[in-house]
Amino acid sequence: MRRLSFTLLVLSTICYAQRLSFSFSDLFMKSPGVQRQLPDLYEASVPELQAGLDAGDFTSVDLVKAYFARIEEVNLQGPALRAVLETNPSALTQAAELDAERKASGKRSALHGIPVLLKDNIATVSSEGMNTTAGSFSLLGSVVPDDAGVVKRLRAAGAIILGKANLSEFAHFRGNVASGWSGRGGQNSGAYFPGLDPCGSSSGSGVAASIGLAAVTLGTETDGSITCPSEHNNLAGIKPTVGLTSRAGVIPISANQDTVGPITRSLTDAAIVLSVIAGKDPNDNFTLAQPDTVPDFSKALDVRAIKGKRIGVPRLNLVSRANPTILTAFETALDTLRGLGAIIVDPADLPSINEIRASGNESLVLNTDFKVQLNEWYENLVENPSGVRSLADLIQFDLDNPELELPPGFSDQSDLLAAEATNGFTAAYFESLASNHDLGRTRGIDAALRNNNLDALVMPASVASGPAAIAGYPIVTVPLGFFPDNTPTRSAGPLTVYPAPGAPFGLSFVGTAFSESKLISIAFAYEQKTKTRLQRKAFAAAIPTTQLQDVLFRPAAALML
Ligand SMILES: *[C@@H]1O[C@H](CO)[C@@H](O)[C@H](O)[C@H]1NC(C)=O
Ligand SMILES: *[C@@H]1O[C@H](CO)[C@@H](O)[C@H](O)[C@H]1NC(C)=O
Ligand SMILES: *[C@@H]1O[C@H](CO)[C@@H](O)[C@H](O)[C@H]1NC(C)=O
Ligand SMILES: CC(=O)N[C@H]1CO[C@H](CO)[C@@H](O)[C@@H]1O
Repeated sequence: MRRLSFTLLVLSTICYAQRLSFSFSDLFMKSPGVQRQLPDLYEASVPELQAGLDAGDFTSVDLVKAYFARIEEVNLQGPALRAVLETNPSALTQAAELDAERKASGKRSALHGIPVLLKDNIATVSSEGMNTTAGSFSLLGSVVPDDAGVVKRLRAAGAIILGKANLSEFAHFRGNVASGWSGRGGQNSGAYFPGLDPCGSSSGSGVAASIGLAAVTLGTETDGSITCPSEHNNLAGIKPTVGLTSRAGVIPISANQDTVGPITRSLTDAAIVLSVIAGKDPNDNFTLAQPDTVPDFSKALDVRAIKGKRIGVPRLNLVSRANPTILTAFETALDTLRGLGAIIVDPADLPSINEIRASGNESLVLNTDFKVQLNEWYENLVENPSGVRSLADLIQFDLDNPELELPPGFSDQSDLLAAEATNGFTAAYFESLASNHDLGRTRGIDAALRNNNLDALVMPASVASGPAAIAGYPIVTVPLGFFPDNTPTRSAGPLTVYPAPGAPFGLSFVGTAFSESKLISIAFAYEQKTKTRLQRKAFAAAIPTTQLQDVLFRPAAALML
């Protein structure tokens, strides 16, 4: 045994040093005496990674190295997915410290030593070595006053910040620009078809999660920005109730609608992450309205909890608008939910849905909030080398730097201009906000739930975000299916397509404020029954080949002694 492991050590060292295409993993897996398989990072869950870390099969340093190598393989080379903007130069040091701490005193939480990728609108202190820019050159090199509230929670839980993900610039509030594009990152694309629209605005988070460029990722949603990338990238996503997770230190669109949530390969991982990042934060007073105790959302991961749950189908002007291929899969999903013991109430419409469609009040609120809050963002920066100190400056900066920020095909900044034209918190603003809450909550989602005595609503992810956006209500999304191989591709921007052969689509569960646990339990039963994610993989060139084995020759040999 000792001689074998020594031979393996030598062999693996040679493989590593010479970067032979010969795979050490084959050797490792077939060697006698090896009890455990290392997790495949394409799919590895947080509990699997945590088990391997606890057992000493690999370290967090190994994990960070492996994820860095996987990013390197596909981000700018090969399929050039452009999912990641920056990697954290401090990540390996942090990983080593967390490895030592695990050995000395055990793990702090289920996220101890787990590498997390953040959407680039979520602030990290610049002393760590990363920028916080929402993809815009106007914020390159800027110094934020502090970590975002959710980042403080991640660090306290022992998570490692792996890097920053590309996104639709300013969380898709720049203008009529394709999803997944930012000035700094260029056009991000999905891994399930070449040039696939990754959907935004948390596009890089979604694409990175879909092929295992990080263990888990965070995104933000104002209207669709977690739900849609989760759907386009075959993932689980939780858009939390506005005020469950802190937006302090998140480059804003709107305090009334923004929310931070997990985008992951499984609901199990999403529930683990949400349990860590949820909670009150004095720096975001919306969070003070949440229940006093943050639930352990992992407790909702119980496949039996769906039995007897009443789930409504809002057909009118919502489900009925979905693509026919998606609708066919959706009808099958309803049968699956019935089979799992749920009671499907169909239809269960939102009384206000036609008024929601006709209303322009969401735009008015977002435009107003964006101007006020983005101005505050720039003002609160400790430093900003671009000199941009306001939304007006930003518009001018883009005009002055067209090669960086307004290249052909990506030159629209109509959202910035519309926001700049607003006049603060006027009477019309407060009327609009009240109208949004009336339409989205009182006569919308809450009315549909109450009138039909429901626990949740279910709909294709592609139509799920609007009412929940103006209500500030939660959405839990899981994979539903894939477009068939004979699907004609349709343009989704100068460089992207959707749908396309094999393009994923999702199923969303929507509920009232702070009903995340209930939504997770229903969606979990569906996810576990169908395991749709595992039915299809990314196209071959978009699947990174680096695995833990490739960075692990020393510990691997030690394991066999
Ligand atoms: C920000 O980006 C610049 C340019 O890519 C890079 O040199 C720098 O290390 C990054 N981090 C900080 C904190 O400026
Ligand atoms: C939060 O604080 C702001 C500014 O201090 C205030 O205008 C707003 O009403 C507060 N919102 C909530 C939900 O408490
Ligand atoms: C906003 O809501 C108010 C109150 O319901 C309504 O009178 C107004 O027409 C709406 N504005 C827009 C732009 O839709
Ligand atoms: C980690 C990584 O690949 N970062 C790249 C992201 O895209 C920008 C713009 O193309 C590059 O400059 C970074 O190196």
